[in-house]
Amino acid sequence: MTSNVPAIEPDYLHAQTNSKGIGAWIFSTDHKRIGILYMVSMLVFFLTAVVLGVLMRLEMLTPGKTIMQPQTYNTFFTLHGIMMIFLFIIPGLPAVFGNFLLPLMIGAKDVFFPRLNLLSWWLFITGGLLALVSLFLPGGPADTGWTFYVPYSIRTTTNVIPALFAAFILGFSSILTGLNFITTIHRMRAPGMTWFKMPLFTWALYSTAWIQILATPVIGITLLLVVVERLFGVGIFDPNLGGDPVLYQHLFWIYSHPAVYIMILPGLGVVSEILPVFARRTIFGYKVIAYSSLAIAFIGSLVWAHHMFTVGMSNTGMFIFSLLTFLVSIPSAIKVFNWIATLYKGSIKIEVPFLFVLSFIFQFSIGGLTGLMLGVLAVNIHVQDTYFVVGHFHYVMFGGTGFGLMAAMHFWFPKMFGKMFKKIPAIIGWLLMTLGFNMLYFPMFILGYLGMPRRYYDYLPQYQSYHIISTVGSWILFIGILIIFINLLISLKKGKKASANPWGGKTLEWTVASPPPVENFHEIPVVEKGPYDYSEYEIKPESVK
Ligand code: HEM
Ligand SMILES: [Cu+2]
Repeated sequence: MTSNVPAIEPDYLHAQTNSKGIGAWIFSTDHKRIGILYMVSMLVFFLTAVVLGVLMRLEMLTPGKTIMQPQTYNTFFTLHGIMMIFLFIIPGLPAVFGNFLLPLMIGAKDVFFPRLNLLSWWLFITGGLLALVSLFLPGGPADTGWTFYVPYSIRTTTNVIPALFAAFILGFSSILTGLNFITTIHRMRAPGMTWFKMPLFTWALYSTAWIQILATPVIGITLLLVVVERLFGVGIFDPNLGGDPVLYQHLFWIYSHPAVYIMILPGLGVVSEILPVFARRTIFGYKVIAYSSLAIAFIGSLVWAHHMFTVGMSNTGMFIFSLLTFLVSIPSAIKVFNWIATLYKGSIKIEVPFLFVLSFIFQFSIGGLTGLMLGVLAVNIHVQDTYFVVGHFHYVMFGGTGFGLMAAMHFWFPKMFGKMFKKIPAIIGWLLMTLGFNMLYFPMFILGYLGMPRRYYDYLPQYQSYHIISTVGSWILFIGILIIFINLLISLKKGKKASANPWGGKTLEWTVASPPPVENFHEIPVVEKGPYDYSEYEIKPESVK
């Protein structure tokens, strides 16, 4: 046939494959299907961990026993932490949206190593399942907290070893994803897409990927050493055998602080992607935002010991780690300034992704500022291991990345599934989530300041009023989350058909059909302009009289 019109290609959701049914998904090497696989599995883990969180909050409604035994509470916060960190927030944005979008955004047909990509998902699922299996083995679920601090993690009789192995496997999955993304970005950008014509989300993925491959091996080895210590008692960490528990903390945080940036950088990238679209303005300070991602990744790798100010460190050590902690706030603050500058004089369109981005900026700012407070040595000594810290990290991780994920889900939902979602329920969900979130976590700053320690099952009656506000907040938040998910699920079936570019975005993924065809691009695009060219919306000076 000699027609100029390309035959209608099947989209990736409906494509014919060798395997049938679920096999067509779990053996697929299409980066889009793998992204969706991650999305489904990650959301299951997320919802499970949310339920654990809500149950913990219910327990904290009254002093003493409310609904569960102390040992149950210990296993709940351990599980909640492990699932939220290793199964939700670390893989969340890069593995789901990075996989789905990276090739589309840089004009490529897939990632550089499609089969390795599938292997990453398999490792992710294996790690996740192992963590679940460990709950039911004799010995009972681990109760060490997600940090596996020694010497307790060496002494406790619960199933620490399977949990450690699970985290180890998940680490491998994360390393492979990072490796794949770096190679893809270096080798597969469309003609004309120079580094500074790349969308900012891909810049964020790039910086994140470097942390993934450089920092994750450290945690892998460290966790294996704990296993070795438990099995053979060689005396690396165990003080009884001449080992050093503080060494464990150093090794743990050398990974886990940078991991915080694995969690937040892609979220910052999502905000930089969504803001210009709804403000109809070129993002302010594109290059500075791109460089600040790299700067955060770099300086962020040097601040780990700010988690250890109370273990007994030299004054010089404390001073240096405090100073570096302040330094890392500079590139983060630069991003926030640039976002605000982008909003200024923009022609703003209020849509659901934009609302989530506003909550993100507000909550992330509170998380960042309380992080600075924690970097102040004197303040840190007062609030270390109190609810203040719990408030701080939930504001960053959930208030930032979690809300960024919600923004991303709504922003790219039409692209991923070819359907629009209903706006009113989504706005109600957003409102409840934002209200509930702040009601749940803000009182924790006060509680911590007043001296309420974290990871405690019981507390003095004078703390109760704050706990009540916080627990009621968790119910409002929970209802908000349910409304959001139910709305999206219903929209999968009943939503109106989405056009290729419902929001008016300028990046390449909006140039292909929704949902995208299997091969992404019929012809590899040639890139001439930067990704956020909204000049047609800007008021030209001569037209202003
Ligand atoms: C409805 C949502 C959530 C609720 C109700 C909730 C509640 C809680 C509670 C009550 C604790 C125990 C605090 C303590 O005793 O020290 C906790 C700890 C924790 N949460 Fe959440 N949380 C939620 C969402 C999240 C999210 C989205 C993340 C990560 C992205 C997260 C990460 C953590 C971590 C890492 C811990 C520390 C666990 C530990 O101390 O070992 N949480 N959360
Ligand atoms: Cu840190």
